[in-house]
Amino acid sequence: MTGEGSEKDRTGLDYEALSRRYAEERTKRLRPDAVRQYQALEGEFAGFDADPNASQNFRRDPVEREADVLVIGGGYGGLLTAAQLRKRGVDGIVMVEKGSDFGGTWYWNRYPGVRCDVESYIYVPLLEETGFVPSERYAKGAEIQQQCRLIAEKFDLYRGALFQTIAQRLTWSDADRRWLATTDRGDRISARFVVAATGLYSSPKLPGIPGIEAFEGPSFHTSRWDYDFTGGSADGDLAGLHDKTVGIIGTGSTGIQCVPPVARSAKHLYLFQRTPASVDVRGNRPTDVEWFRSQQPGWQHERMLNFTQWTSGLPQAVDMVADSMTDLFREKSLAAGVEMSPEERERAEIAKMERVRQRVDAIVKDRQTAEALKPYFHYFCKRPGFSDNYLQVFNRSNVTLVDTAGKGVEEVTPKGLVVAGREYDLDCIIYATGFDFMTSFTRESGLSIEGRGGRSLEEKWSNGAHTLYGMQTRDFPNFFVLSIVQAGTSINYLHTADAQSRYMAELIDHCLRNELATVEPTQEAEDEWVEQCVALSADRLAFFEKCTPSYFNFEGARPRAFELNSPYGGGPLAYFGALEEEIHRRFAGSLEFGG
Ligand code: N01
Repeated sequence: MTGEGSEKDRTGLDYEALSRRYAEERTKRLRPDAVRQYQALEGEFAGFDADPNASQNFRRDPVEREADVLVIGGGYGGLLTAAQLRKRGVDGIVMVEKGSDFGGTWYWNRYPGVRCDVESYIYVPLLEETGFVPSERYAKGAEIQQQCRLIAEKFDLYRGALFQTIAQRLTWSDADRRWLATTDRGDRISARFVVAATGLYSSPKLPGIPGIEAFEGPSFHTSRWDYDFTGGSADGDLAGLHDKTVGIIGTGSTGIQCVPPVARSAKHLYLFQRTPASVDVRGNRPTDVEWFRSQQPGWQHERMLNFTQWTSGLPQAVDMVADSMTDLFREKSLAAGVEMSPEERERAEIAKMERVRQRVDAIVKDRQTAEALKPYFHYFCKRPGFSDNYLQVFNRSNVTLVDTAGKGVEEVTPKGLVVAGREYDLDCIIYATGFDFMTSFTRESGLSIEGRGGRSLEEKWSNGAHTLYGMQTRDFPNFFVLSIVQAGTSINYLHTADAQSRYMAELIDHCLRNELATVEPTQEAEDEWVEQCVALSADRLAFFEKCTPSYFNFEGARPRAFELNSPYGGGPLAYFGALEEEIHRRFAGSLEFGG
């Protein structure tokens, strides 16, 4: 970083000193076990994966089904794809979902305080089609799940859906030109096309802290919230905690949402922090229904696009969303009137983070606690957080921040947690420790997939994904993945899912109408896309190499898979353009069709 004295004079920020501090904080957190520091909710930890929202006694006989399209996953990705297929007249859809209802991430994550962190008018999809009006600018999780159900009803997706069912194995038959899917309930589903929409945050992880299994009280992951123990609901009022001392581990987007309601209800809350989150202004407010209803057809897509343009650093005449997510780009871009240079972007990020630190000072009264809550990393090293009631909890007498100075919790004992040699006695431990993300599609999805000639997808992608547009891969005909790996993604993931679902539905419909039995990428098209992804990932990798560890950078490691399992570096707008172009060309060129 350059600039030294003169930059400091103009902005009041010492970029060099901050850069050094960022690097020091990063070094504190690097660990040789990187992503291996976490463990899945399986084996001896399988109990953590039990679904608190569904009957554990649910039984049914295995079924045999024939489908045009099998959609695995009933979250927004699967729902959008199925809805787009229905819009094109595809009838034979079977959906398989692990939960007992639709909703995906919004089905599982019912922790107190759960909300959308992107404006709901651009996040909640198909608002115009479903007539759904989010009651607030940043909608509550329960409301979002309700809209998932509405999409399913509107597009008749409950018909034939198999809930509390886990798709396990997919086998392609060249002779039949179909996939055979088997499930944990013994079902056999024969399908022409398979869409794996298994979610970005569907595989919760626990920290590999020694002794987790030894804790004697209740403990659970935030995506499996135990309301039987805490009482209350996602709206708070957790009466079961009134006489309890609670420990929460994790201060990511989930932690900062669930901490305030727990703080209001618990006798005492100890929050165990490894890295402080950046917590900016939220500014939630009720929806102005008159404004909402006055929007013209096509408004939601226009607003989504406007947000993605702004957050891609492309200034527009108007910033429609105009919230804490777009302001970083807004000031600088409007002043310059042109796209920001990488250096300007970095400086804007540093200035933004400084304001986030100043906000901590303005809100948190105890100086030592305030210092510990200040994040020292580049703004986009982690998912930015927003809250108007998180920092405030540290002024409460029943809340203690246990800052682990980047080291994390050392040990779980039968009675509580240990940090810096001190044991904290707890009645309950809550793990807000996130999800396995972009490390391995087959592991995260739990799917074992055999393509042409018995070729295993796990093996093909053992060093990272090889795809065309992140969605298809050669030798696995008629198979699609919804993910952000090798796909251009907006901060608003639903914009990406919207573009991908349209593409898949167009392509599948094209095959069905034209009696094309199979479709897969040509080897050349796949190789070219992978090459492009690797070439364009250089800047992203260089940025994340400087970042404090997180799931975004494989916890600071740099495996080969990092290059391949990254989002498409050309950005969301170029990516959406490429998909549109394919649809426009009727898929000629990059794909190979079999009659
Ligand atoms: O998970 P995370 P999350 N000792 O991985 C800490 C989306 N989301 O569930 O930062 C102590 O971000 C870990 O510490 P560190 C959103 O995209 C969306 O919060 O690694 N602490 C970190 O603080 C988000 O990014 C919404 O040092 C330990 C935390 O656990 C993604 O989901 C809402 C530890 C994990 O944070 C995941 O967010 C919520 C240890 N040993 C989430 N090990 C919306 O509103 C781990 N940690 C849409």
